[in-house]
Amino acid sequence: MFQHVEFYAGDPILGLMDKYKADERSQKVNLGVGVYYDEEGRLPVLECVKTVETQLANPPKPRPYLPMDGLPGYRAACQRLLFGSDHIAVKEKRIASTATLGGSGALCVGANFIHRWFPKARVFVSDPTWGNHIGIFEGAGFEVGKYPYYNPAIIGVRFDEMCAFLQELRENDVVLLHPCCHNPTGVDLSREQWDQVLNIIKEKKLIPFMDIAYQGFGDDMDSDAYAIRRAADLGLSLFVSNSFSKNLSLYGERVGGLSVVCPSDEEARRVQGQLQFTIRRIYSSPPSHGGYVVDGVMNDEALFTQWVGEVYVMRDRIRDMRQKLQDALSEKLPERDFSYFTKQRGMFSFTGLTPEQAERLQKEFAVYIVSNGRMCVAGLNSKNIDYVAACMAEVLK
Ligand code: KET
Repeated sequence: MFQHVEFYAGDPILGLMDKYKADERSQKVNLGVGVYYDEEGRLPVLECVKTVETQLANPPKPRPYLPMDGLPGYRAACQRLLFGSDHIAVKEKRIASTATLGGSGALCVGANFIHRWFPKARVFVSDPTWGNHIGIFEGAGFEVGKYPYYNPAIIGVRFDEMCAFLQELRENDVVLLHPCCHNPTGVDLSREQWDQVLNIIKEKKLIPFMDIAYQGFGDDMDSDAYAIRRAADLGLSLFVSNSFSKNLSLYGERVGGLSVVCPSDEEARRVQGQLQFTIRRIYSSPPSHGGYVVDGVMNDEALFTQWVGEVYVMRDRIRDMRQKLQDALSEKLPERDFSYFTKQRGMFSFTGLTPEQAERLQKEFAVYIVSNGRMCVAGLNSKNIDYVAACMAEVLK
């Protein structure tokens, strides 16, 4: 009966995680999946999260169905975080927001919504991008193309080519953008470049879809949202998917959000209804535990402040690891330039290692990075960094 079902070769990122778990070598290092580990190599439970979870457990909180679009406090928190509490679009109730199953769920709900209401749209993602962007939009029925983005020669963006490409797109084509901490390259647009890109998007009437999964890991909470706020300031209608997986260290709770900025409050209400409808038909409503945790942290001033501080501790430790790896490798291979480690931002470094070199790291040294050369710097710590530097130097020789 299932003879025609094709073999699934596995996911390039999540499959790596399984391989790492099965590896019995004690020196193994996981630098694959975009997950933050602390100095001890542990997945942290943030203090602000512990506080809310303790409250939720004493006495245990009932688990009703949540509304299709999640808790009202959760939705409001997404808007505050992304746009700032004083933003005119928030005040004018022009933003439709829903809780989603992680950032992935937000992309999926957004993609389904756009495919239904803009069936002729095409979708364009950066070259390269997070692989699942392509998967999710193709899964929703779109044709997905790529716009020029990364230029390894300058550890920067092919900016002129990117702009020229966007200029040629059709009205209502969707442009998927990373507001900060670009995955996989760690290379972001400058504010001036964002302004130019957003002007083209406005002029050409394209649909911007901003996917922010690492807010707080780049510069700070507000600066990382620059592109989102600027787009809203320009009066653009836009989609924003956000993830709390990384910045609340709540990966398995599947907490994220989708926000759609609309021209009017009346349109925002229609969109809100259609987002609910989309969700109802896929999974009905979001899980409650993660929803209560996010709601609890974000809507208590003291816990919110504590949370932001905890995100910055993670951010700073990653920066420190970038510097240390750069120093260690520069010492071992002085003829090579490793300054990319400290130029790139966020969790990832795009190392330029070939798939063959990545495979050697894995097979010979039990060091796991994604085959496209992406390394999750947040998996480094003072105990494994010398080993990783030595192994990298060996495969780069
Ligand atoms: N967007 C981006 C840019 C992203 O890197 C991830 C996850 C997501 C969305 C999904 O977030 P979530 O809330 O987990 O649904 N990226 C890491 C994990 C993965 O591949 O699923 C990664 O790139 O390693």
